[in-house]
Amino acid sequence: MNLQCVLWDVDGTLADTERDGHRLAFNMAFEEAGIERRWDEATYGALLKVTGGKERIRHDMAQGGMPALSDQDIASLHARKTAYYQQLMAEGRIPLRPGVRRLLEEIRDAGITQGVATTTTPAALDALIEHSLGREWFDIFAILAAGDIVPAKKPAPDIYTYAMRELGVAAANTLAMEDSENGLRSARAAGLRCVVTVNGYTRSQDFSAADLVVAELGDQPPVEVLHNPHQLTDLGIVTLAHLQQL
Ligand code: XBP
Ligand code: MG
Repeated sequence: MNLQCVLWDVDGTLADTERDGHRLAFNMAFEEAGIERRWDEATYGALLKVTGGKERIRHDMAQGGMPALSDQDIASLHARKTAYYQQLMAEGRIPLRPGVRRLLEEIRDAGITQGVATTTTPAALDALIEHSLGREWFDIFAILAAGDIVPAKKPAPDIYTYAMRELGVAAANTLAMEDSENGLRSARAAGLRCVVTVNGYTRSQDFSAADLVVAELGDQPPVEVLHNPHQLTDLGIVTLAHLQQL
């Protein structure tokens, strides 16, 4: 492809933020609010099929896990969760995934546009950029598309469509980097090619529509290759040259 733009998902893709970031922050907010419910790892894994923190709380409530809360209660609880998440990020708890910084820098050095398309809130995204990536990336990313900026979250295509429209790039020239089936479905529905790096929560999901599925982008070869429909060769680690062959 004539690669002109790479749009990165955040949670699970740039960093493993879910288990020891978002999940812990939800539980801290629940405890502070006097809510007995705790999301253990398995429960949270199942809840990840619902994207968006407020939507996840509402879903758990409908399933009988959470007590009855008004929309305003949910919004306040989620705001406290975001504050706890920012605190965890500031403590430097969540590093980038292997190969992420290397590939981000390679794409930047090639002069290719990069942006973010995520379901999480701008506040959570900013905390990750500031504490895990580095403040200079606020300027390097051409767009930070996050949270409630579009009405429908992933797997709807809206966040990718919004980012491409703002940047003035075509889907045919844009690649998405994702970690989940919901993210892949969102990218594909927006017409993008998509690379998936799986993690513990997403490994068993359906990624047959992806253009490449690996366990990680990698700093050291070899990376584990799970799905390689374009039959890329020399996949020791995932490089810009590989992305340009998709
Ligand atoms: C992942 C998500 C988010 C986070 C929580 O989004 O589903 O909902 O788990 O985020 P992505 P908030 O992989 O697209 O970044 O609580 O801030 O909504
Ligand atoms: Mg994700």
